[in-house]
Amino acid sequence: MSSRLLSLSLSASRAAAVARQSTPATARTLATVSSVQDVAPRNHKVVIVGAGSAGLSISHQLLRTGKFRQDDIAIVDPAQWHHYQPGWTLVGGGLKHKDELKRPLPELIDPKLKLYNNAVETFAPHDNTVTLADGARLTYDQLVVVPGIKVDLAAIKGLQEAATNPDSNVSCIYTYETVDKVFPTIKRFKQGRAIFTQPTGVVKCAGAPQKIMWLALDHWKREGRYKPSASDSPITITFATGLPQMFGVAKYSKALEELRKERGVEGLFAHDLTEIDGNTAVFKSASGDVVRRTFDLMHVVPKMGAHAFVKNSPLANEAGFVDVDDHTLRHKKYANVWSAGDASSLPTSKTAAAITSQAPILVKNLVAALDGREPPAHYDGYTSCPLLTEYGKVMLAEFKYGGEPKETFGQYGFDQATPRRAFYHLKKDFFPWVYYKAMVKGMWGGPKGFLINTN
Ligand code: UQ1
Repeated sequence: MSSRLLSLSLSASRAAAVARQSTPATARTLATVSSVQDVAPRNHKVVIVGAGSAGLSISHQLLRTGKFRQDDIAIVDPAQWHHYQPGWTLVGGGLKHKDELKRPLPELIDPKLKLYNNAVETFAPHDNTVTLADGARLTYDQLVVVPGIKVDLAAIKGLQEAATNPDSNVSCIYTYETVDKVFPTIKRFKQGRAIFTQPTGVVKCAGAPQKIMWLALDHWKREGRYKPSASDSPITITFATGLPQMFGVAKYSKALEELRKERGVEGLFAHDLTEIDGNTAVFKSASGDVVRRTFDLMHVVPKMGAHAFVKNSPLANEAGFVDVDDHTLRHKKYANVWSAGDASSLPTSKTAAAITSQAPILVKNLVAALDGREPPAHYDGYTSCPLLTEYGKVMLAEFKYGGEPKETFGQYGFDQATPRRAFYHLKKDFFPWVYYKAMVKGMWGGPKGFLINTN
């Protein structure tokens, strides 16, 4: 019986196993008839949706276990470029150029992995099938869903137009298209009211909205344009955040609140930007009031949320995130589905640092599942936010579930709520280097250092 017929009569995952034994890898992936819908599904042991920090780390860590052959693992992503997004704050501060942080995606993918440079259309987890935008169907034994989240400039009225208009003083570090407008906007600003926003809801790297503010403040201070007392300062600064405090973790929030007061920054807490109307920012307060503030410069952090193809799939929870167990990273309903990173329901801060901890755990648990074993590894929620507080200093916030600090350098007697120059060099020089040198190749475990063997 051919593998094609088998796939009609057996479950897709069993068919996948048979196809691997009976068909050479190259033949499985070279279907070239005109109507892709008619073509038998292409089978892979593992299909990974997303080639961001999580997808690249996980796929290469899996490969490095030595348990997979050519094309056993497929990776699906429509992007032409991969970006080191943690570096975009540095671009906003004039410390790096956005083009030095990107690489052509196909160059980052080991030739032993099969890359589908295409978008996902639908997930059918009951049939172990993923359908791509061109109609191709992929079947899998194990599925890893790590496509990240969408940065939605359109969700705040007027933001798209303002952030892309070179004459406007509204800018945004969160997209490749807008990030290089941020520093010139800060540099040419000589006086007036500056507002830095952070929305309610989920954002990537919850510290970034204030990192860019602290760098701008420092720049203006060095230019003699900013003084902590508003009465004689040409520039005034407001931090308008949807949160009720400076940061989600009490220890670092306290330290940042002290900095805010010491530096004369106004805190507009529990205020969510809903609209930019010319030079007026419109906020909705937690109590439901509409608050209007005029501004002369504004840095806006957009709303973010799940991609539609995840949100509208059987894999999503009510909020649209892939519904996985907080500790094993395994889907709550479909035992052969896994998720990590921004797209996942994991209740921790969405950062590349979190991936350094999540990826080895997911890989261990997925490999165990392939062997019919229970997940041996448990994630504690580790994430980190290297918070630039001025040029030359970083507060290295590191924490786990429950907002509990988990500081890598605590063992050497450092209190990481104190901003330090050494942490600044980790953020500016070491992390971008180790990311492309080792992390995307599956060889970096964050606080655990280099990964010699992921088993
Ligand atoms: C990290 O490994 C990493 O990846 C390269 C980051 O960049 C995105 C980080 O911000 C952090 C904090 C880590 C964690 C590593 C150490 C050594 C604390």
